[in-house]
Amino acid sequence: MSFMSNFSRWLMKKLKTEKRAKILILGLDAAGKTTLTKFINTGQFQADLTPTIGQNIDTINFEGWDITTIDVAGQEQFRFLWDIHYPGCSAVIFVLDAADIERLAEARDILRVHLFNNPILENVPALILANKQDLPAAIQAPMMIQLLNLHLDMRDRTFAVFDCSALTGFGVVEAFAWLVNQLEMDKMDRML
Ligand SMILES: Nc1nc2c(ncn2[C@@H]2O[C@H](COP(=O)(O)OP(=O)(O)OP(=O)(O)O)[C@@H](O)[C@H]2O)c(=O)[nH]1
Ligand SMILES: [Mg+2]
Repeated sequence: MSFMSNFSRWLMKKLKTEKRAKILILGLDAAGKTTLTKFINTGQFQADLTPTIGQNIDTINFEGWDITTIDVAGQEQFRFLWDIHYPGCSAVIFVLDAADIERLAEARDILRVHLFNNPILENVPALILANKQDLPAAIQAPMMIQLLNLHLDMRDRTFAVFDCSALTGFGVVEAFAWLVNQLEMDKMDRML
Protein backbone atom coordinates (compact mmCIF):
# COMPACT_ATOMS: atom_id res chain seq x y z
CA MET A 1 0.00 0.00 0.00
CA SER A 2 1.35 3.41 -0.95
CA PHE A 3 2.34 6.05 1.55
CA MET A 4 -0.52 8.30 0.35
CA SER A 5 -3.24 5.70 0.85
CA ASN A 6 -1.84 4.82 4.28
CA PHE A 7 -1.78 8.50 5.11
CA SER A 8 -5.33 9.13 3.88
CA ARG A 9 -6.63 6.10 5.83
CA TRP A 10 -4.90 7.40 8.94
CA LEU A 11 -6.31 10.88 8.30
CA MET A 12 -9.87 9.60 7.78
CA LYS A 13 -9.64 7.54 10.95
CA LYS A 14 -8.42 10.56 12.87
CA LEU A 15 -11.22 12.70 11.45
CA LYS A 16 -13.88 10.15 12.36
CA THR A 17 -12.64 9.56 15.88
CA GLU A 18 -11.56 11.86 18.66
CA LYS A 19 -14.51 14.11 18.10
CA ARG A 20 -15.03 14.57 21.78
CA ALA A 21 -15.22 17.87 23.55
CA LYS A 22 -16.03 19.28 26.93
CA ILE A 23 -17.86 22.59 26.86
CA LEU A 24 -18.29 24.70 29.94
CA ILE A 25 -21.37 26.91 30.20
CA LEU A 26 -20.85 29.89 32.46
CA GLY A 27 -22.66 33.11 33.29
CA LEU A 28 -24.52 34.87 36.08
CA ASP A 29 -27.45 33.17 37.76
CA ALA A 30 -30.69 33.45 35.75
CA ALA A 31 -28.82 34.29 32.52
CA GLY A 32 -30.42 31.24 30.91
CA LYS A 33 -27.60 28.65 30.95
CA THR A 34 -29.77 25.67 31.84
CA THR A 35 -32.57 26.77 29.52
CA LEU A 36 -30.07 27.07 26.69
CA THR A 37 -28.48 23.69 27.47
CA LYS A 38 -31.93 22.07 27.48
CA PHE A 39 -32.75 23.77 24.17
CA ILE A 40 -29.53 22.48 22.62
CA ASN A 41 -30.31 18.99 23.95
CA THR A 42 -33.97 18.72 23.07
CA GLY A 43 -34.70 21.52 20.57
CA GLN A 44 -37.40 22.80 22.89
CA PHE A 45 -37.87 25.51 25.49
CA GLN A 46 -38.34 24.14 28.98
CA ALA A 47 -40.03 26.53 31.36
CA ASP A 48 -40.17 24.60 34.62
CA LEU A 49 -36.50 24.87 35.54
CA THR A 50 -35.21 25.78 38.97
CA PRO A 51 -31.88 27.52 39.66
CA THR A 52 -29.03 25.07 39.31
CA ILE A 53 -27.35 23.79 42.43
CA GLY A 54 -23.90 22.46 41.57
CA GLN A 55 -23.80 21.51 37.90
CA ASN A 56 -25.73 19.64 35.22
CA ILE A 57 -23.64 17.37 33.03
CA ASP A 58 -25.12 16.15 29.73
CA THR A 59 -23.80 14.57 26.56
CA ILE A 60 -25.04 15.66 23.18
CA ASN A 61 -24.21 14.69 19.65
CA PHE A 62 -23.79 17.52 17.17
CA GLU A 63 -22.34 17.17 13.68
CA GLY A 64 -20.53 13.98 14.67
CA TRP A 65 -19.15 15.41 17.90
CA ASP A 66 -19.75 13.85 21.30
CA ILE A 67 -20.00 16.94 23.41
CA THR A 68 -20.16 16.93 27.18
CA THR A 69 -21.86 20.09 28.35
CA ILE A 70 -21.19 21.24 31.89
CA ASP A 71 -23.78 23.79 32.91
CA VAL A 72 -22.55 25.20 36.19
CA ALA A 73 -24.63 27.11 38.72
CA GLY A 74 -24.21 30.85 38.37
CA GLN A 75 -25.18 31.90 41.88
CA GLU A 76 -22.26 33.47 43.72
CA GLN A 77 -21.99 30.74 46.37
CA PHE A 78 -21.48 28.12 43.64
CA ARG A 79 -18.99 29.95 41.45
CA PHE A 80 -16.04 28.25 43.17
CA LEU A 81 -17.21 25.16 41.25
CA TRP A 82 -16.35 26.81 37.94
CA ASP A 83 -12.62 26.44 38.73
CA ILE A 84 -12.92 22.66 39.01
CA HIS A 85 -14.08 22.37 35.40
CA TYR A 86 -11.55 24.62 33.61
CA PRO A 87 -8.84 21.98 33.05
CA GLY A 88 -9.40 19.97 29.87
CA CYS A 89 -12.17 22.22 28.69
CA SER A 90 -12.42 22.56 24.87
CA ALA A 91 -14.60 25.67 24.71
CA VAL A 92 -16.60 28.01 26.91
CA ILE A 93 -20.07 29.41 26.40
CA PHE A 94 -20.70 32.53 28.46
CA VAL A 95 -24.40 33.33 28.65
CA LEU A 96 -25.58 36.89 29.27
CA ASP A 97 -29.10 38.03 30.08
CA ALA A 98 -29.04 40.75 27.43
CA ALA A 99 -32.21 42.30 28.83
CA ASP A 100 -30.88 42.69 32.38
CA ILE A 101 -29.08 46.00 31.99
CA GLU A 102 -28.75 46.43 35.76
CA ARG A 103 -26.50 43.36 36.01
CA LEU A 104 -24.37 44.02 32.92
CA ALA A 105 -21.49 45.53 34.93
CA GLU A 106 -21.52 42.48 37.22
CA ALA A 107 -21.54 40.18 34.19
CA ARG A 108 -18.60 42.10 32.68
CA ASP A 109 -16.57 41.71 35.91
CA ILE A 110 -17.27 38.00 36.12
CA LEU A 111 -16.40 37.57 32.46
CA ARG A 112 -13.12 39.36 33.02
CA VAL A 113 -12.09 37.36 36.08
CA HIS A 114 -13.16 33.93 34.88
CA LEU A 115 -12.52 34.18 31.14
CA PHE A 116 -10.21 37.00 29.97
CA ASN A 117 -7.82 36.84 32.92
CA ASN A 118 -7.92 33.10 33.34
CA PRO A 119 -4.64 31.54 32.11
CA ILE A 120 -6.21 28.06 31.92
CA LEU A 121 -8.69 29.30 29.31
CA GLU A 122 -6.16 31.35 27.33
CA ASN A 123 -6.36 29.22 24.17
CA VAL A 124 -9.94 28.10 24.54
CA PRO A 125 -12.54 29.54 22.13
CA ALA A 126 -15.29 31.51 23.81
CA LEU A 127 -18.84 31.88 22.58
CA ILE A 128 -20.56 34.79 24.26
CA LEU A 129 -24.33 34.70 23.97
CA ALA A 130 -26.53 37.77 24.28
CA ASN A 131 -29.50 35.68 25.39
CA LYS A 132 -33.17 36.64 25.87
CA GLN A 133 -33.41 38.49 22.55
CA ASP A 134 -37.15 37.82 22.60
CA LEU A 135 -37.44 40.53 25.28
CA PRO A 136 -37.82 44.10 23.98
CA ALA A 137 -35.10 45.49 26.28
CA ALA A 138 -32.46 43.07 25.03
CA ILE A 139 -29.16 44.59 23.93
CA GLN A 140 -27.83 43.20 20.66
CA ALA A 141 -24.36 41.85 19.97
CA PRO A 142 -22.63 44.94 18.47
CA MET A 143 -23.71 47.14 21.40
CA MET A 144 -22.89 44.37 23.85
CA ILE A 145 -19.34 44.17 22.51
CA GLN A 146 -18.90 47.88 23.21
CA LEU A 147 -20.57 47.85 26.62
CA LEU A 148 -18.56 44.89 27.86
CA ASN A 149 -15.32 46.12 26.28
CA LEU A 150 -14.95 42.83 24.48
CA HIS A 151 -13.24 44.43 21.47
CA LEU A 152 -10.36 45.39 23.80
CA ASP A 153 -10.35 42.62 26.40
CA MET A 154 -10.75 39.77 23.92
CA ARG A 155 -8.58 41.04 21.10
CA ASP A 156 -6.03 38.21 21.50
CA ARG A 157 -8.69 35.55 21.91
CA THR A 158 -10.87 33.42 19.66
CA PHE A 159 -14.36 34.56 20.48
CA ALA A 160 -17.70 35.48 18.96
CA VAL A 161 -20.81 37.17 20.27
CA PHE A 162 -24.17 35.91 19.03
CA ASP A 163 -27.69 37.09 19.73
CA CYS A 164 -29.99 34.29 20.79
CA SER A 165 -33.09 33.30 22.67
CA ALA A 166 -33.25 30.05 24.58
CA LEU A 167 -37.00 30.62 24.69
CA THR A 168 -37.68 30.78 20.94
CA GLY A 169 -34.47 29.11 19.77
CA PHE A 170 -33.51 32.15 17.71
CA GLY A 171 -29.78 32.08 16.95
CA VAL A 172 -29.01 29.01 19.06
CA VAL A 173 -28.04 26.61 16.26
CA GLU A 174 -25.99 29.25 14.41
CA ALA A 175 -24.08 30.10 17.58
CA PHE A 176 -23.48 26.48 18.47
CA ALA A 177 -22.37 25.73 14.91
CA TRP A 178 -19.74 28.48 15.23
CA LEU A 179 -18.41 26.81 18.36
CA VAL A 180 -18.28 23.36 16.79
CA ASN A 181 -16.46 24.88 13.81
CA GLN A 182 -13.83 26.15 16.26
CA LEU A 183 -13.53 22.64 17.68
CA GLU A 184 -13.00 21.30 14.15
CA MET A 185 -10.28 23.87 13.48
CA ASP A 186 -8.54 23.12 16.81
CA LYS A 187 -8.64 19.43 15.99
CA MET A 188 -7.04 20.01 12.58
CA ASP A 189 -4.34 22.16 14.21
CA ARG A 190 -3.57 19.41 16.71
CA MET A 191 -3.25 16.85 13.91
CA LEU A 192 -0.73 18.88 11.94
N1 LIG B 1 -37.65 35.50 27.96
C1 LIG B 1 -36.65 34.64 28.09
N2 LIG B 1 -36.47 34.01 29.26
C2 LIG B 1 -35.43 33.13 29.35
C3 LIG B 1 -34.57 32.86 28.27
N3 LIG B 1 -33.64 31.97 28.67
C4 LIG B 1 -33.93 31.69 29.95
N4 LIG B 1 -35.01 32.38 30.37
C5 LIG B 1 -35.63 32.39 31.68
O1 LIG B 1 -34.68 32.90 32.63
C6 LIG B 1 -34.84 32.24 33.88
C7 LIG B 1 -33.52 31.67 34.33
O2 LIG B 1 -33.14 30.63 33.41
P1 LIG B 1 -32.11 29.47 33.82
O3 LIG B 1 -31.83 28.71 32.57
O4 LIG B 1 -32.59 28.71 34.99
O5 LIG B 1 -30.84 30.33 34.23
P2 LIG B 1 -29.40 29.82 34.69
O6 LIG B 1 -28.41 30.69 34.00
O7 LIG B 1 -29.28 28.36 34.46
O8 LIG B 1 -29.42 30.16 36.24
P3 LIG B 1 -28.61 29.43 37.45
O9 LIG B 1 -28.88 27.95 37.34
O10 LIG B 1 -29.13 30.02 38.71
O11 LIG B 1 -27.16 29.74 37.25
C8 LIG B 1 -35.93 31.18 33.69
O12 LIG B 1 -37.16 31.72 34.13
C9 LIG B 1 -35.97 30.98 32.18
O13 LIG B 1 -37.22 30.54 31.68
C10 LIG B 1 -34.80 33.55 27.02
O14 LIG B 1 -34.09 33.41 26.02
N5 LIG B 1 -35.85 34.44 27.02
MG1 LIG C 1 -29.02 26.77 35.72
